[in-house]
Amino acid sequence: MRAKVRAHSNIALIKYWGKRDERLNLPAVGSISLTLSALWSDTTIEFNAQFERDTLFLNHRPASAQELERISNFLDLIRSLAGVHWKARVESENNFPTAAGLASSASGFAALTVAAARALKLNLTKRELSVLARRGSGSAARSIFGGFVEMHVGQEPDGSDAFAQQIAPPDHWDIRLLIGITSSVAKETGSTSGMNLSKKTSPYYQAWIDTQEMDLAAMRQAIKQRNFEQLGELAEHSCLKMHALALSSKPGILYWNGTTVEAMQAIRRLRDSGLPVYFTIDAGPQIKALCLPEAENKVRNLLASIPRIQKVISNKPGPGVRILEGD
Ligand code: 2P0
Repeated sequence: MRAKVRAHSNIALIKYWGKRDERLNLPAVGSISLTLSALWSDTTIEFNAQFERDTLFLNHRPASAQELERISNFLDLIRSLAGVHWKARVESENNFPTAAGLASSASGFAALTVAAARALKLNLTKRELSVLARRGSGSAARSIFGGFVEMHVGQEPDGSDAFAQQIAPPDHWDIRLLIGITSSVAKETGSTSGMNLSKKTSPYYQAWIDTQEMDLAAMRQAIKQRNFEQLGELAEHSCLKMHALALSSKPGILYWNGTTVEAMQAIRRLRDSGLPVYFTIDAGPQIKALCLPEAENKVRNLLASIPRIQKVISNKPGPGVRILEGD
C-alpha cells in the first residue's frame, strides 16, 4: 500500500505563535497564510506487513532517531484510525533548504498526512486531513489548501474544530512573495520550543492573544478586497509582534541575523520611495518580501544586491496538496 504526494509550503501573513494544548497541538491563536508556488515536499510512503520498523529518509539520507520518533508517533495516529499495524517506509524530499525558517514541517507533514491516508485507503475530507496534519505540525494544517488560507483556533477540547480552510484560491489575486536566503544553517531554537517558551515567559503573551482576532479580521478583509497596502501593513505588523514575543521571552530568542535586519531596512527604504513592498519573517533568518507582480523585478534586484543574500526565490500563490501516485 503505497502513495506519493506533493504539498507546498506556506508562509503566515498573520502568524501562529503559542499553543493552548501541547499534546493535541492546538494553537492558541488562529492564523492566515499564503501557500507558496515554488517550495514543496514530495513524500512517498509504503506500508508493508513485512517491515519490522518504520524507516524515514529525508532528502535521500536516513533521518535522525529524533526525527524518526516524531514521524512514527504521527503515523501511529493514522494507523489507529485505519486499524492497521503495518510499519512504513517514508521518503521525503524538499526542493529547498530544510530547517532554516522555510517551513519544511508545513509541507512535509501535509504531504505525509495525505500520502498515509491515501495509502491506507482512509476516506477523509480536506477538513479532516487538515485536523490530522495539525497533529504533526500546526502550520501543516494550512498546507492542505492552496492560495490564501485561514487556520481556525477552535474551541473544542478535542481539537476537532481546529482546522484550516481556504479563504480564496490561488487565482483570486496574483501577489508575489520573494524569499531572500540569508543563511542555510539550521536555527538554534525550533518553533515549537520557541513558542512554548514565549507562552511561559513573555510579558506580552496575553496582549498577543487579545489582539489576534482583530488582525485576522482585517487580513480577511484585505484579501477579499485585494487591498495590497492593508495586507502588507498587517503582515509586517504581525511579524514584528511575533518576534517581539520571541525577543521578550526568557531567555530572549533572536531569529534574525545582521543580513535579515539590513534587508528589513532596505525594504522599508524602497517603500518610502513609493513602491508598495513589505516584509515578513518566520522563526528563522530568511527575509520574505511581499509585493505586486509589477514590482517583482525591482524587489528581486534589491534583495539580490544585499551582499550576504545567497539566493532569491520568487513565489506566487501556490496550489494545495496533490496526489502524484496512489495505489
Ligand atoms: C506560522 N510558524 O504561523 C508561524 C510563524 C513559524 C513562525 O507555524 O509546533 O512548525 O509544529 O505546531 O507549525 C512554525 O511552527 O510549529 C510556525 P508546531 P510549526 O507559520
